[in-house]
Formats: sequence, C-alpha cells, structure tokens
Amino acid sequence: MRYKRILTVQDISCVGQCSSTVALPILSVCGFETGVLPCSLLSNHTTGFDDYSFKDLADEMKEIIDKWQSQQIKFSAVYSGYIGNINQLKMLEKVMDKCLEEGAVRIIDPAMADNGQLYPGFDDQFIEEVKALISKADYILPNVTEACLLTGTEYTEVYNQQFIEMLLRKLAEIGCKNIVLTGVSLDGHSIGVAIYTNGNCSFHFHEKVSRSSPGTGDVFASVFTGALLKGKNIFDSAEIASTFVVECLKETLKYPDHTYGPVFEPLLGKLIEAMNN
Ligand code: PXL
Repeated sequence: MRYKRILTVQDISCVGQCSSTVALPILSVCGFETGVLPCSLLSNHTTGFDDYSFKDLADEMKEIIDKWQSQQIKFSAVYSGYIGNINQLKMLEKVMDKCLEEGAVRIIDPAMADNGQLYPGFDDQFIEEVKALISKADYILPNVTEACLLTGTEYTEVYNQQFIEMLLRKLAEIGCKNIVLTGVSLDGHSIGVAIYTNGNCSFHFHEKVSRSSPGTGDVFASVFTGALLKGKNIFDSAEIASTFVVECLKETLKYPDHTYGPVFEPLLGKLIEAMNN
C-alpha cells in the first residue's frame, strides 16, 4: 500500500484561519502527508481585517516546482484554494502538469468571491483564467457567488432550485465533471450543498447557523478533500464536510469576539472519528 501525499496550493495567511493554516491540520488529521505550494504570504486574510500585507510568491513557486520535477517528487492529489493572481494560476497549472502521479485527483476550490463580491485584487481577466483552470479539475467546490461569476450569471441573494440547477449545468458546460456548490439556501432556515455528478443534480441541506466567516469554505474544502481521498464518495464527503462546518460555526458562536475565522481546532478529534466511520 502506498502512503498518500497530497499537495495543497494556496496562500499562507499568517493570521486568519483560512487557506494553508486550515488545510494542513485538517488533511493531517485525515491521515495524509500534506505538501504545500504557497502562492502568497499575507499578514492576515483580505476580508475582516482593516489592512494586510501581501507578498507574491509566484517566482518562488516556479523554483519549487523545478526542484520537485528534477527530483521526481510527485503527489497523489492536488487541492487548490485561494490563488492570488494570474501568474500564480499559471504555476498551479504547471504543478498539475508536472508533479502529479498518474490518476491523481484534482480538486479545485475557485476561492475568489463571496456574498456577491469578488475578494479585493481580482478582476474579470482573473475570472477567465480560473474558468480555463476548472475545466481541468475532477472536482470543483465553488460557492454561489463564484458559480455566478464563472458562468456569467447575475448574482442574486434569493433564488430557487431551478436557478441552482441552471448554474450547475452551465458549470458542467465549461467542462467540470463533478461539482459541489456550497452555501446554497432555498429558504431562510436551511443551507447546504448542491451536487452535480454523472449528469445529475442533488441537494443536501442542514440547519443554518447564524454565523459565517472567511475561511469556512476552506474548512469545507479541506474536509471534503480528506474524505474523498479516504475513499468516500462525493455525497458522503460533502455530508461529512457540511456536518463539520456546522459544528465549527456553532463552536465559533461561543466566542463572539472571534470574528475573522472559524473555530475548528477543538473539533479536530471529532473529525478523526467521522473520517473513520
Ligand atoms: O478562502 C478565504 C481566503 C483565503 N485566503 C485569503 C483570503 C480569503 C478570504 O478572504 O483573503 C488571502
């Protein structure tokens, strides 16, 4: 049996419980060696703080990939999250081309927007490049805002099941094989995911917690990736990830001053149990 080595490609936000500081602990407790290809180094994430520093690591990404290539270092899966600019996207494409084992799983969270708004620093050209990238993924995990941007659909806060199914089919037309659309709410009380696989759409809802924060999508994507690589199917992986996110948001509610990220650390023990069920 081979010990799986996963690669996560996203920024390091030094404070803020998102991206690499979420993916690393979660994928580790899922039982995988996790390599990182950091794209940018930020003092903290770009939403929910007054200011941030940003160091672009695209050149360093190239150096790292070249060294991995010359030493034949390869990964069984790649999971990418927040990518800071087009040069970094090109490096993500390069690492996917050069450093993945045959049959490696490609999971892409096009983390670039939320609540109807692009995160600071992104523009239409960036969206076009992300569109090209997601067509090469096995799984994509957009939220509703990102799905609208990627499909050229006007964002709306209120929508129905047909609207969500239309988004999924438009994403599938771009070339996405398996889609987990997050943050779907058809009423005020429940929230969940819409799943597109094998040409069919399905939904999984759970209770809506009156709290959200940047980084919640990264917790979902990391748990989903861990579960999928443990051999669970798309539906079970999405359910485990949704359940964990709900528990994290409830935990976060206990700390009213903790506004910038999801409190997930005290729940990692529970995650190990869920993974092994
Ligand atoms: O996926 C959330 C995230 C990750 N990384 C950075 C961010 C955000 C959300 O604001 O700013 C740098």
